[in-house]
Amino acid sequence: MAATRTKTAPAAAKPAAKAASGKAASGKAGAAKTSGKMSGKTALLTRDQELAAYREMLLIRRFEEKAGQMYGMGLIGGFCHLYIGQEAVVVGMQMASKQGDQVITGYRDHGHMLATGMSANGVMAELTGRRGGYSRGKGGSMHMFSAEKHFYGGHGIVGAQVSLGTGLAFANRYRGNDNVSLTYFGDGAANQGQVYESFNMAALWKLPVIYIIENNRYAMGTAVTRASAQTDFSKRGLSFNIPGEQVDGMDIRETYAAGLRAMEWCRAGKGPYILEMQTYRYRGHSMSDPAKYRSKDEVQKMRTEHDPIEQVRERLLKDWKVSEDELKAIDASVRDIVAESAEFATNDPEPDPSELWTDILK
Ligand SMILES: Cc1ncc(C[n+]2csc(CCOP(=O)(O)OP(=O)(O)O)c2C)c(N)n1
Ligand SMILES: [Mg+2]
Repeated sequence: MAATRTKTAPAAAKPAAKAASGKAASGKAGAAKTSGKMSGKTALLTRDQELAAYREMLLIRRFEEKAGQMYGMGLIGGFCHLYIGQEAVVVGMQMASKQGDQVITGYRDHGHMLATGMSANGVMAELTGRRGGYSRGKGGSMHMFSAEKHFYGGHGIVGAQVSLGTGLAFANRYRGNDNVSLTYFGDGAANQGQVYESFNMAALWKLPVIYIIENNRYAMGTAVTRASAQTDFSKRGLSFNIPGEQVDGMDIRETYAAGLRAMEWCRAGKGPYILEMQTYRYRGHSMSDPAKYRSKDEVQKMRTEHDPIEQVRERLLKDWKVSEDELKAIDASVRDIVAESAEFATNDPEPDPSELWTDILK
């Protein structure tokens, strides 16, 4: 039997607690990485870690709200898939990662970019198709990269990033470094054939890759129960002996703790690991989706009872006695970053027409 773990299985607290100490941060979210303690499977975050997680998730939330507004105003064209509601997944994973670990994902990617430390100005300017954007205004929402921040896209073909992410892990193994490839994909993408070809190779060659399945319950308008024969995604690696866990993806403590466990496993040379992050997107699939396939009550219930940012906010106020003023100051600094990015993305010039002939295969 493969080492598939579920929520009720015994905790791997020890190695994870060990991994919690002394790892350098790769993104801004990891900036307050101090020694997190483990309680069962959940990480007890320090005050600084909670504050950093709050700030980072809020930055993603406010950035995306602004992007949504700018889309509505016609300033952003093409596709735009918002990540609102899912922030705890990528922020927790970044907190658990170290400098050099790679991140690759699909088209719902703005949060991943910000969490790896890419600049809000560069991401927003790419959304508006301006020169200062990460792909010089030629890629848009789904096609941004930063070798400096180890972010490998931004991919519009569902599931394509899974084989590419496995390739990143192969490169790590080949080079003998201790980096881990954090490969994100959705519940819908998890039914793609190339995912299982990748699982096979990753398990066979013991590649350091964490497959992070962001199960937000829908693939476009199709509920997971209508599309998937096996809805426990942590079990999807069973026949390859890839261990997997189901994680509360709305709780930063859970995503961080699971990230530590998975990274410990990969860095020990044991091969791939699967994390099914159970999460929820508040907005439609993309900006053009009125989301008629689910009830308003369903969305409202998630927002009021499970919001990842509100959970941290409450703990900061009640458990850590952080003042309302301190939180307001964080909110204000986040708003400033987002306002500046919108300003930049509105005024930066469009690329020169000669750019039509650059960055293409001839
Ligand atoms: C190969 C391929 N098939 C179909 C599509 C159209 N498509 C875009 S997103 C999507 C749903 C994917 O859902 P999921 O993997 O759950 O990710 P989510 O959008 O929920 O983050 C589909 C079918 C595509 N882009 N690529
Ligand atoms: Mg989905």
